[in-house]
Amino acid sequence: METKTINSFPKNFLWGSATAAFQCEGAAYEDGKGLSVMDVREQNPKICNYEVASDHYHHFKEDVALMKECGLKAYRFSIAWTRIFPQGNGNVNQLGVDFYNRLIDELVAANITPIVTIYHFEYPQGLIEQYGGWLSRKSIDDYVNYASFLFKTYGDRVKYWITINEQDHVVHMPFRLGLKGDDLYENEKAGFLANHHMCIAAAKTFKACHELVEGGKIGPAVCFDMMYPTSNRPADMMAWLDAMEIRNYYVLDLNVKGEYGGVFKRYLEDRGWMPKLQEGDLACLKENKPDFIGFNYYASKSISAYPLSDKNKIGDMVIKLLPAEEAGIYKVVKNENLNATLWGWEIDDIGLEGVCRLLWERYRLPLMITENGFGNKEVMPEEGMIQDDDRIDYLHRHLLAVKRAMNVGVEFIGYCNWSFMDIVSGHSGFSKRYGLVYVNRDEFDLKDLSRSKKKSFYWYQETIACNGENI
Ligand code: BGP
Repeated sequence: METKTINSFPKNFLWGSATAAFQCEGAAYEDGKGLSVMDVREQNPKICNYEVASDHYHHFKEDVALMKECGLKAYRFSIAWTRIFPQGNGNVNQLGVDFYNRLIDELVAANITPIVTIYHFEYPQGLIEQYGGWLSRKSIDDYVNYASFLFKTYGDRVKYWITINEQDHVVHMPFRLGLKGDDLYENEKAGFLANHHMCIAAAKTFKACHELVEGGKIGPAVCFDMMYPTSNRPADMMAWLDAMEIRNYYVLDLNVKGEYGGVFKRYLEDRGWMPKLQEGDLACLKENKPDFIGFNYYASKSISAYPLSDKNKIGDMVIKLLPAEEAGIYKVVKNENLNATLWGWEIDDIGLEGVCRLLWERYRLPLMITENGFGNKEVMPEEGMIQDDDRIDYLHRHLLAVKRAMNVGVEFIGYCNWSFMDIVSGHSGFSKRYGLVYVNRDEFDLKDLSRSKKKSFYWYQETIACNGENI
């Protein structure tokens, strides 16, 4: 809807930026840190020197000084579970605890609100070896104990917490669950069992946060791509509805409403993937709610019907980053109306506006955009700065979409661009950069790891300074 007036961003809007530990810290084997599934995966195949990443572990003071200069109101980062508990449970590693104390103190001194992700892909390898990780119910207590330790240790200064980053991705990425086999069907089954355990763990952690952190607020950070039916064919419309339920809403339905939605449940049951619930599971989910919905938004997808035929049967699927098609349900097809990044992620700010409205209407909880950004190949010029006008345009458009959603009543806590500085990309090493700050290194040549502000740094600085009046 086009409207006559556009509201301003609220005065307390958290203008933020985000990273994750394994992607920026480096020091992968330093100061007693244990091995995580990401350490194991980054080695095989090794596409860049990830052990050093952006070396934030040793540059954090300089990085926080840059955040302060940019004017950030909030910084979302994750704690590496295995820096705190090298085996995932058991002995605490004091050196790891100290590092995050120093980082948090530095942020607080710079007037930057810390937003802490408890678990961002880095599941402890120790727990995989002890009992199979998220596939065992034992994982629930270990996660809650770890989170409770963080609440007690940092909760005096950290009031915003994120339980699990992109649980909906972890479910479909066997290596993140420590699975080795390549039987798609079995992996998906294991993924949805892990999903159930993660939801119970999250519910118990919402409760622990409310008990242990005075004024603490906690929520998940799911990945939520906008989806559209490709055409007005009714079959495409139904495929879109199904895809929204089984790919986008299911984690939030469990986190917020405490229920397996009808379509999702039938989908799991038909495939023999419905986890066995224990008595009290649904009550636990229903009783414990998050305070906000965090979500990562990068792109949208177009959905087409994909009928069963002689050639394909239920259970046939193609998985890229997420299941891209599944026989009898849907297919993702190219959207000819949108431009895409070099990696084919379709750029769609209107899609973000749509997601905000859908989430607000369904759950009525304030939103926090925990990630949103533009990945690109960038080379530092001999002189001057990186002129990342494409990134500025991307961020500008997406913030305008937030403003439009606000205008029709959606409530927001804040917005974090991804990422503050260049960091190791989830799948593309250092050749895909998202930062407002350039980090001088290549895949394997670590150069001097110096930091240089890009044009987008100055643009974000100006945007924050005028509380988004330039949007
Ligand atoms: C999200 C993850 C981040 C980050 C981002 C960009 O899914 O939460 O950790 O990696 O995507 O992804 P990529 O680096 O693959 O472009």
